[in-house]
Amino acid sequence: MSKYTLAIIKPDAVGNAGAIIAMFEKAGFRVRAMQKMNLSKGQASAFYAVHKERPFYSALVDYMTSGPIVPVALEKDNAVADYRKLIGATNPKDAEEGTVRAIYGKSIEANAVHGSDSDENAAIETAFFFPACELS
Ligand code: FUP
Repeated sequence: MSKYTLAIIKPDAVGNAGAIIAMFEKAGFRVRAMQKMNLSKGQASAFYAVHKERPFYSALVDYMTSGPIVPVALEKDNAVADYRKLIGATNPKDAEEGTVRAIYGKSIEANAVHGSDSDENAAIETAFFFPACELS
C-alpha cells in the first residue's frame, strides 16, 4: 500500500490551486513537496510517454504546456487509491459529485488534476518532478 502519490494541478485549474490543495488536505493528505512551474514540450512528452500512441497525445502535450502547472507530492496511507477517489473519473462529466474533477474540470482534456495510477508510477512520477526529495 503506497504512502505517496503525485498530483498535478493542470493549467486550467491553477487559478484554483489554493482551493484544490485545501481539498487534498481536508481529505487527509499531507503536502510533502510542491512547486509552480512551466513544462517544456520535451518534459510533457516524456511525462505522458505511455500515451504516445493515443490520438489525444499531441493535444495533451500542447495543453500541459499552455500555462503553469503545480505538481504536488502527497502523503497518506493508501495514497494512490484514496487520491483517485478524491479526484473522480477522467472525464469530469462522469466524475462523482463533490470530486475535484467534478468541481473544477472543464473537459476530458482540461480535467483539473492528474493523479498517479499505481504505486510504481507514483514513485516514477514523484521522482520526475522532485528528484531530490527523500520520501521514504
Ligand atoms: P487519468 O489516469 O484519470 O488521468 O486518465 P488517463 O491516464 O486515461 O488519461 C491521461 C490524460 O489524458 C487525462 F487526464 C486527460 C487526457 N485524455 C484526453 O485528453 N482524452 C482522452 O480521451 C483520454 C484522456
